[in-house]
Amino acid sequence: MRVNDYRVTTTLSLFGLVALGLLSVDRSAAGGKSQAAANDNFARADANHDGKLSREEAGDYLVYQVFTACDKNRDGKISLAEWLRIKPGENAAFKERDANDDGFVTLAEAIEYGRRGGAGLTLLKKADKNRDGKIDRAELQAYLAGH
Ligand SMILES: [Ca+2]
Ligand SMILES: [Ca+2]
Ligand SMILES: [Ca+2]
Repeated sequence: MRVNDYRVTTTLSLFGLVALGLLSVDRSAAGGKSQAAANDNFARADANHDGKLSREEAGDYLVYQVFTACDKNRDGKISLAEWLRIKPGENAAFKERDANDDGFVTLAEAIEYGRRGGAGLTLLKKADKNRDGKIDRAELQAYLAGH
């Protein structure tokens, strides 16, 4: 767990807010792929809370998106079965992410894997319409709407 104690703390505090009913996005989003879910992961990825995603934060956002989609039982880790339901046949990709080879991909493992890849930069290039080097919510939603 050397990856990101700060981020884990942030995530936990968000869950706390959900529990308190201050944020209801997660529950309401569970049904369809809604903007609420996208916004939730945007907030989770926006580590410095400036309302925009930097390249690194954009990468984390993608990890959260995958994680949210895969972790059906919400236990904070992805089993191979959960992974294959979303990514059929991609056993090798699962093993690449499962750094300690225990058969589960934790959020920390997923984020660490994501940071080694260039997905954040790719998303930034595609979504950053005003070329300020960051993705704001409007840019993200415009990008998602086009896909
Ligand atoms: Ca940010
Ligand atoms: Ca693991
Ligand atoms: Ca921008």
